[in-house]
Amino acid sequence: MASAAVLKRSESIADNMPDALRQSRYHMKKCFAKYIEKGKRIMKLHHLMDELEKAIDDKNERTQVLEGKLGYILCTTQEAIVVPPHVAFAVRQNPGFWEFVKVSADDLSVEGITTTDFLKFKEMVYDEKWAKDENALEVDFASLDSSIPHLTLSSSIGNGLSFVSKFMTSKLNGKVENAQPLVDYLLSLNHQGEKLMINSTLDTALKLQTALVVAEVFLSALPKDTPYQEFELRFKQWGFEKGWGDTAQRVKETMRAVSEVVQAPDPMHMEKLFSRLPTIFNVVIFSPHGYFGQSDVLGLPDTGGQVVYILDQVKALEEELLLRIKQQGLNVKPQILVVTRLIPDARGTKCNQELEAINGTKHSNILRVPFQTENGVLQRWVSRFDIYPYLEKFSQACSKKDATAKILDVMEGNPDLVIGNYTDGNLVASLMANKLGITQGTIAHALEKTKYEDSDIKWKELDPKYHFSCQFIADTISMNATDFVIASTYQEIAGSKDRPGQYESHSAFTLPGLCRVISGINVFDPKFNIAAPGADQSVYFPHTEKQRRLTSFHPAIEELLYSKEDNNEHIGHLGDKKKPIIFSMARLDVVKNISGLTEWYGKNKRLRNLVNLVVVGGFFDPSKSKDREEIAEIQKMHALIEKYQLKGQIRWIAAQTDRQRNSELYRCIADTKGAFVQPALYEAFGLTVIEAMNCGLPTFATNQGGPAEIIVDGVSGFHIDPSYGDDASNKIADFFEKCKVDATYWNKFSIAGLQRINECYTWKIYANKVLNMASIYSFWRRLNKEQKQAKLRYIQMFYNLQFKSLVKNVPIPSEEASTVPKPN
Ligand code: UDP
Ligand code: LCN
Repeated sequence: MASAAVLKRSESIADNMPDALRQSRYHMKKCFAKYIEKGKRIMKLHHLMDELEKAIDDKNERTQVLEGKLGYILCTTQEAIVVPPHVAFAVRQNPGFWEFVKVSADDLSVEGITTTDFLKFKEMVYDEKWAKDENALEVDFASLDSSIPHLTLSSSIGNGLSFVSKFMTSKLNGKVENAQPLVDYLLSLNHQGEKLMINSTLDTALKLQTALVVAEVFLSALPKDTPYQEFELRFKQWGFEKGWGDTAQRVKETMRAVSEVVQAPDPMHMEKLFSRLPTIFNVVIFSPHGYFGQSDVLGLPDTGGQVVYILDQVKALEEELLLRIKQQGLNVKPQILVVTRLIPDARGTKCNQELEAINGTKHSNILRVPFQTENGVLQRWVSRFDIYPYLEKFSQACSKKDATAKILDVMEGNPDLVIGNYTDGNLVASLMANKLGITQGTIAHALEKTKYEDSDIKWKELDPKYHFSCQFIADTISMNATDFVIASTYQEIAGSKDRPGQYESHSAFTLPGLCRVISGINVFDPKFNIAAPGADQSVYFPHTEKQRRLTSFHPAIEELLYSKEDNNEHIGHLGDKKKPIIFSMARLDVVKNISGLTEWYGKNKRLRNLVNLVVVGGFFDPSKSKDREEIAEIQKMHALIEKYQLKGQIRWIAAQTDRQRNSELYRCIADTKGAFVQPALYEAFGLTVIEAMNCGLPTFATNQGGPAEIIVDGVSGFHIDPSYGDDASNKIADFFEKCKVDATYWNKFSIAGLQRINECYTWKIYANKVLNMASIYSFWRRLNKEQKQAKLRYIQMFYNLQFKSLVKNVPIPSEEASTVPKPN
């Protein structure tokens, strides 16, 4: 379908389309007549192409049209709205760049239209009255952003930190007095009231600059490893406080970075300086929903990769904080609190325990605070889609029972940074950060909006089940309130050439009857940064590291994979033990597509002859699940095993909760010279991909979402397109055929996968990046204080007038009713 033509960057669709239509006027008249024939509707690219095919039956003529400018415009169209006699097109030539045009089917005249007009077109399909209401509420966050610099290149999206450093550089540049905001910032740094870096003796840029020269000369005469304590008193007299470094050498380097920035700032020294400043000691991480625990929770409703991510993230952040604090010459214990809800009805987990130390850390804990209702504490788990009524109270500090009050109590003061996770955590983080005036970061993990087609315009239909009205507004609020966004991949922000990003889909959307968001978020905002997670390398290590292998699990894994009998943990068996295994592990959701993989395997004889299939996920007995989607998937799996007579070649293992054993399972699959397959219809990031690659297992993963970025196709693994199952299964079969004739082929991909991980996907890299973000954006929010205040006021109004009334529509469960989890 790809078109050979492209437009120059300066060429707009509105300028080009008339000419393009004119060149094929006869066919286009027919084609547009087809488009409007069925009346008002939303058309996606494939609909446009289907109708075009019907309108131009001659293949050569069709190809000619598609290869020209018109083909290009159609191919870059994300959707078209038909309101006869017009068709409005939303065209996206590059990530983040949208243009809207309307074409008259009568005379093929073209007119560029605004985002507002395009959204009104869309509303006409579902709610004409609202579309025509002159007083319909329009939300426009861009109107408050005019003073904030924005990136301009698609390729720079997600690189906010370095952009902000450059911009700060230009702000502080010029006369020495221009560095005063930095001096004021340094003056404000403290830990629990104890001053850090400088005191009021050095309250101007000039004084600081002069003192730094003297201090540097003094330090040059000292042995590099002289401890800070030995010259602390003298430094204090000069106006310097602790925090510059633990040794003379470190202090000197930090001072040099400040001197450079005061003299003539450049982004490199700016970044270096902020990576060294003692700004972050106490961190709060919100993740209210699900069962949040360290053991026996994976597989429970709404508890998946987010929990794994956060627990590993905490370990990495604590480690990095400890290192930085030591290097800053401070004797301070960092604290990280993961704040979640306490669930009295904990079902054998520790989710009813208030405080739980996080394994593998020294100073980090899970703090659980129950949800309060009018009838007291909510006893049971609630779906993340129904969680909104409890969040405001949860975030408050009004009574000792509220989360913020508890946090302040446990931390004995304000945190320096609050990080939210997913819609609920991000909203709570926004409320708390705003109240306490602290720096905020957000992590989406997965934004639901893109998972369901037309979920904004159809919100009324979906709301009873998913409460998307609350979710999309909450997400938009948090994206705008936060100081920085931590994304796992570029595609999460701005998608790919063909597909809009998850954040990008919030740039303009409409909820007819509620509000028309003409500017929800701008993906060119420098708050966006990419910091990809890793996998815990003490758990997920290469299969070749024989001395580290967890051999005690081998008998159990042997049983799990090869025993002949079906039981509660596994069904199906593997007749030929010599064959390599292709392996997949995921929650049994439709979108994870484990049933899709089973079907591809079932249909592909060549693949079946080459390898066995092992999948981990869900239960076998549908009556054990309360999740409608999961029940359907379980039934589908059984039907596929039957239909393709897979017994003897497939092993289906129920959801696993022991990550140590899981890691050894990945390695045992690698021992068979097998592969990991992640077949999801869409995957926001995909931790299992990272885990498998860390274990040295060659990996085939979906090209829809994060894995497309994690793996370089044909180099560090392979992409598969879940929409083309036959191609995917043939690609896997080709690999194993090549492995048969070339003994080095398997190793090549095993090693390249590991190399890719170590270069880009480790928690060490992540922690370093995130703490740098926290430090730089803490200063950035100060530099943009007025603008930030104005935005927070706007958000507050939106929250109070819109969000709070929507929350009232979300039912609060009566405790007697049985829990019916919603689909994930
Ligand atoms: N997982 C697990 N047991 C299972 C299925 C998954 O322990 O039966 C783990 C898996 O190892 C990974 C996480 O759950 O650490 C899933 O994360 P991913 O990002 O792949 O998907 P999510 O569930 O978050 O959508
Ligand atoms: C949620 C998802 O859907 C996964 O793709 C991610 O890997 C996980 O969260 C961790 O961020």
